[in-house]
Amino acid sequence: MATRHNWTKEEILEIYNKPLMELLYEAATVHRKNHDPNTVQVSTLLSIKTGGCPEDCGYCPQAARYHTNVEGNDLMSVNQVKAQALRAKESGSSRVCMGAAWRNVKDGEEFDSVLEMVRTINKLDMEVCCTLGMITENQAQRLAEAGLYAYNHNLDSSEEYYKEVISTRGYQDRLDTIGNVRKTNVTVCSGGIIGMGESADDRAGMLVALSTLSPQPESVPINALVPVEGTPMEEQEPVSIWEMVRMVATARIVMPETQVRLSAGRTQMSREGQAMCFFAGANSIFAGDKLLTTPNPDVNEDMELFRSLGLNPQKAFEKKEQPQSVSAEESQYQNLGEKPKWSRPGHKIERNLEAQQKPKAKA
Ligand code: SAM
Ligand code: DTB
Ligand code: SF4
Repeated sequence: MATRHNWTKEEILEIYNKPLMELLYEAATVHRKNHDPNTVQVSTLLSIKTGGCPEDCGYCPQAARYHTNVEGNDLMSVNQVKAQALRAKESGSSRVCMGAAWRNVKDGEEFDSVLEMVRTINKLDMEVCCTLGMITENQAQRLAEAGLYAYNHNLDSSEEYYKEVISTRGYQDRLDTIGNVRKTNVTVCSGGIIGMGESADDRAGMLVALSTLSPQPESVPINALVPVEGTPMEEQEPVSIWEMVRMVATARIVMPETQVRLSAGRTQMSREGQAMCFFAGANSIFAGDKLLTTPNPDVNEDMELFRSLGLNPQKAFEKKEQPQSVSAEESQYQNLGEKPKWSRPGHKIERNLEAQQKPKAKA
């Protein structure tokens, strides 16, 4: 069946709420029609600039305004990044995803350095992904020219629930950045988080927003909230594995060609729960003992799980050819020194104030 770009919230909710065995069967059927069910893509996250972020994303331990244990760091050096990428390659990853705790990219030395990191990892014959916040079309072009394979920018939730989670930027800003990436050859990675207190309606709303993009994102990360002490969401109940399986299966059905990534929250899942997510159509994971700032399963445990399930890591550039990388000297794009006006909607958020005001237990 051809990929549809006109899914409605009602249709998606109907899929999400099907009896689980029906849902699993349907999702697994779509999965094997479009992908090798025994291949899973493995990505390693690298936090190249940690903490001190000016945004107020209610889930995020890196927002400067929350009192978490995350220490802010300066941007890593190109050599440090190269060493980490080589380690990731040796441990079986085909992709490195570099994350920066930025609201948006600013033209200048730091961005030039990130472009050099992209060139360096591309030369290691690995897929390079970046998640740096909002970017302009020119910045997306410069990343593409350096050899970027994917850009991650999550919608995180439905447009309605987004206003409960973040007040320092709007949903349209996110869509605009995705649009800027789409004007280049770089693939789009965009997904969201479940377990932030949103309803099934919101989850379906997020899947409508993602699946009606044309083309649909090449990869969609589904994160289970990692509730971090000091954030407004520290007391959220963990999502049940059934909700995770339903979300993965529904994403698989409405975005058949997309790589669905079982992302944050795997430390709370059993091996059997993760296996069910792979059966439901997840075909990508983040590997490495750390996500950006929070723990992730040990690489050896993951490889053991792959062996038990007969899964093979996907090779680099299996889905799309390796992008060419142009050196800084030969670049045809200028540093425009742009100062784009991303919005600051500043809507009022009724957060988990009780949890924030409660005195913290001493460690
Ligand atoms: N600053 C950039 C941005 O917001 O686009 C890039 C980094 S940001 C940490 C990338 C994504 O990580 C967020 O969009 C969110 O989906 C995810 N994330 C952050 N904190 C999380 C948490 N506690 N649990 C699950 N996912 C989280
Ligand atoms: C995504 O969707 N999940 C990753 C990646 N894209 C950048 C980040 C998860 C972060 C979890 C919280 C942390 O470790 O700080
Ligand atoms: Fe900053 Fe990104 Fe965290 Fe939001 S999710 S606070 S933008 S690092």
